[in-house]
Amino acid sequence: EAEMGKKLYFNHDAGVDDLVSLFLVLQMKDVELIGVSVIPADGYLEPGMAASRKIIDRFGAPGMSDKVEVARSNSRGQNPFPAEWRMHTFFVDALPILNEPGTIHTREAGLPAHQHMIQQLQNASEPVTLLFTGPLTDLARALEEAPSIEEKIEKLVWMGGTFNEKGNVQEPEHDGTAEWNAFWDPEAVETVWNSGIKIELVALESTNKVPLTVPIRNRWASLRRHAGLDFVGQCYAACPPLVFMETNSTYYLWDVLTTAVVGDPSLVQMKTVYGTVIPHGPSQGRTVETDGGRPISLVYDVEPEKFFDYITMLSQNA
Ligand code: AGV
Ligand code: CA
Repeated sequence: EAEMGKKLYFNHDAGVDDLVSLFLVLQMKDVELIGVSVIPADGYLEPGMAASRKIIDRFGAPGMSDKVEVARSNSRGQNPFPAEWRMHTFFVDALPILNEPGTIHTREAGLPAHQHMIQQLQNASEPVTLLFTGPLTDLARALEEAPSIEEKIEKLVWMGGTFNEKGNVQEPEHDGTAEWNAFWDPEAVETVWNSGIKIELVALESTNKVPLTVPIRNRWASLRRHAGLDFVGQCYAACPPLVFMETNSTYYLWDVLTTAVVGDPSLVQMKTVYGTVIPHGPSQGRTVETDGGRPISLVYDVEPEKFFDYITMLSQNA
């Protein structure tokens, strides 16, 4: 068998940037995708499953849709995402570029997400990188059911949390210090952070530096003759850009930056911090730096230009 590069399992929550991330992972030459799963947090499950399978069909390398399965999560969180954001999944799933064939080839897994991930890890011949761009619920459940999978995990690359004062949750009964993926299931963060897994964290420190802007959109528009960039541009057409000031709806390239870190870690700066999570109460989901915390490789900085060039290059080659 040919050299396939590093093995990757991807669990996402069906937001616009989650689905764009799946598209990008499929373009990475040195990454071998061994499984995908969808958790209905910042998106809906049915269109999230369908869109994921169609993206693999349309943008995966030849043979990919025979190999990789998409698993359905049966996990539920503590704090639901706004339905308005979750509706984006239906928009992506309905894009004509994904619906041209009228049929779906990529298979759905028989097992629920967390068990599918356990199976894929146990069957892997070498340690696997986990990419999570939504809440950590499926990983927490997998670790509870099969603690020995820890040995098969190279590292977890997670979009979630922040050590800044300000998070991105604006909800009644919360103080605004948490990031959404941590807030959806704070106890899952606690379980995963209590494990020995190596964690690379793409938190708001870096994602705040890559907002969706009108110039970025225009760059994608100018390159829409490439199917991949047309797809990315169409996806982000659903999302409000940053123009004058941030609002609760402003979009950043949260998950896409996280995915880019898997493909090219040289795009970002990392440092070790020691962190813990607040599981309950008005700050639930808040991640804090503390001496007694667990070590985390925190992505604290990114050069936006290099990052946007990288994702444009990947998309152009699709
Ligand atoms: O907190 C960022 C996470 C990412 O995984 N998600 C969106 C990304 O997929 C939640 C989120 C925070 N603010 C949002 C979000 C917004 N304005 N619209 C949609 N989702
Ligand atoms: Ca997400």
